[in-house]
Amino acid sequence: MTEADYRTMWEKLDMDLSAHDALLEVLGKFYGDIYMSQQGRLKGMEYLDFVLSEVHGLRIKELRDAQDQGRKVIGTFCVFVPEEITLAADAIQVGLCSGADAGTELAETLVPRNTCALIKSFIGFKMAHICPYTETCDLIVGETTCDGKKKSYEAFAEHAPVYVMEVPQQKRAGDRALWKAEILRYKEALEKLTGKTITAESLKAAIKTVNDRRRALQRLTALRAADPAPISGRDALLINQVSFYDDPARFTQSINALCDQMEERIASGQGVAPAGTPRLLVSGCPMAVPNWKLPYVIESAGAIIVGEESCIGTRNTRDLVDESGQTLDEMIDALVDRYLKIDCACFTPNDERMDNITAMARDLNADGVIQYSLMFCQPYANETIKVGKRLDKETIPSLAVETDYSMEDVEQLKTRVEAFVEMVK
Ligand code: BJ8
Repeated sequence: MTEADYRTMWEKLDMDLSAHDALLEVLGKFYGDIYMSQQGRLKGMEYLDFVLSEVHGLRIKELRDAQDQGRKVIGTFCVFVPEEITLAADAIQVGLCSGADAGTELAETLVPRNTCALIKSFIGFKMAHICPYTETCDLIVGETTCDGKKKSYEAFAEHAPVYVMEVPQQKRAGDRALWKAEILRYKEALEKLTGKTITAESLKAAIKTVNDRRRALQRLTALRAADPAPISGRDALLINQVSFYDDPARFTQSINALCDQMEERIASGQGVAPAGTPRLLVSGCPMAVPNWKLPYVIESAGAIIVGEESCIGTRNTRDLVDESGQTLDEMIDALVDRYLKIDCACFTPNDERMDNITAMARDLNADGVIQYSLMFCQPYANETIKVGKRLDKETIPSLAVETDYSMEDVEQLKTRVEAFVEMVK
């Protein structure tokens, strides 16, 4: 497709082309500075560069072609929406980015100013008509996780087709029953939307597809324990970000090929930074595309990020769905159990997250943890205190930073991160 064809496609999606042009220009520059300037990148990252360069082009065309063949596109903002159900209904699921400061003023006409940047971003993208994914979706599935998201979906629903899943806040037997009922309700809603019945066969295949992607990402995570680090944190984050909107089977294949290259690199003792470079784990709120600010600051300060304890990271990939179920009900139960293992800060209590962060820091040989929360995010800001205490007890150094998508605090972040990197050296 030519640029002109893409513009026709965007026009048909009712996008604001001049605002979209401005966004792509900023993104292109940002990507060049943060990604293309890196030394010693793996060959396999060319695939990710290509996907990113075509993020509003080729992938949208694929989604539109699928719609022409009768398939539906489902947008999500949270790893609680079970992609297995979506795929089993022959629909396509995409994560809606929410990582850029765009359309903020418009967003603030729908939600209060003191709302986190992620929420303002997804509303801003819609209000400013600059995201082809949002405009392509046949249905956008929200969830009752934090209060900010929960309430914002009410306002968002006035502008987009929204369906909300109720996510419990605790993990007792009654909560499990509620979550199972919600997964069944989602299944029915999708069957109605797509006109397709989910069968044991289609669900089994979908579970395998999503598990295979998780297995590839688990493999990538495990390889990052090596010193010297075989891949930068920026690239690993990008891979996790792309996992939300690329075709799952194609993505899995590409990431497994990249992991093969990582293994070769590890075997030959090579890496993207010298052995002994300070190794940091980043933990906290999800970093959606194109939120690359903090990773760039950390790696420019002479450290290497070796893991992301986040929903755009291991919180989304750590647990697999049990594949032994044969009946539809057994498979739904397996989904219920797997999704309830997610240690989002919206749960109370959420002590397993403390154990998971500690284990991850040890497994990946991290020298320290940078806790990241978005301004106005109550759940993660609260857990920052608890996580910090636990890391102190484990004698793992940590630094807590709170930020947003603006560039105003970059210098201040640099100063704090550089001091922390010096300290863990
Ligand atoms: S499972 S982390 S993807 S809810 S940053 S919008 S929490 S105020 S994103 Fe999340 Fe699902 Fe949990 Fe993961 Fe609210 Fe905080 Fe904003 Fe957040």
